[in-house]
Amino acid sequence: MSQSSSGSARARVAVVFGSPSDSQTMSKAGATLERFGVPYEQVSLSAHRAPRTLADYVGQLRARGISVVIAGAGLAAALPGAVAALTTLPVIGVPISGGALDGMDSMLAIAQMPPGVPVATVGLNNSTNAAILAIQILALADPDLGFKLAEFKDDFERNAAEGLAAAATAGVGQ
Ligand code: C2R
Repeated sequence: MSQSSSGSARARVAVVFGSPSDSQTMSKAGATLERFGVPYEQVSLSAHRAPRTLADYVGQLRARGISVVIAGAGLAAALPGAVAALTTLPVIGVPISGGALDGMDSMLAIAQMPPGVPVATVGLNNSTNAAILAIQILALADPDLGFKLAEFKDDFERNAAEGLAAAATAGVGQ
């Protein structure tokens, strides 16, 4: 298990992934959490390869102040479901591409959880969306984060309006 955390504040989100080879894909989650000022910790830990260590780690998350878990894995992706089985915290799964089936395996493994053990699954490699969803969950009890999210969404509208205005000025499509 290799573990790191952002800043000195107590982590609110745990970003877990099955292998160090997933770290580049999962780094977008960390970058997004940092952009919103959400402290997080990052751990490479496999349910298949180290099940007892995973159970110990997940069992302590709530008491340590973690509110949401983001779990990314490729191939036969047991990790997000295993985390969901071990905690009542919300778990967001990130399927990761690669291998002979190039991510179809991990998408199905993460999305097709049995009733009673949900994993909220985002798109292939989309750890950015996993972080935004985590922030939206935290924002339910954090007005400051809610305000930042509203600004984030407003940026989409502003950029679209600016794009339209620029296209009109340049006469694109006329
Ligand atoms: P290696 O590069 O370490 O061989 O891992 C990882 O998420 C990674 O995408 C290859 C792929 O195996 C995945 N893996 C899982 C689990 N542990 C590792 N899906 C698990 O416990 O679910």
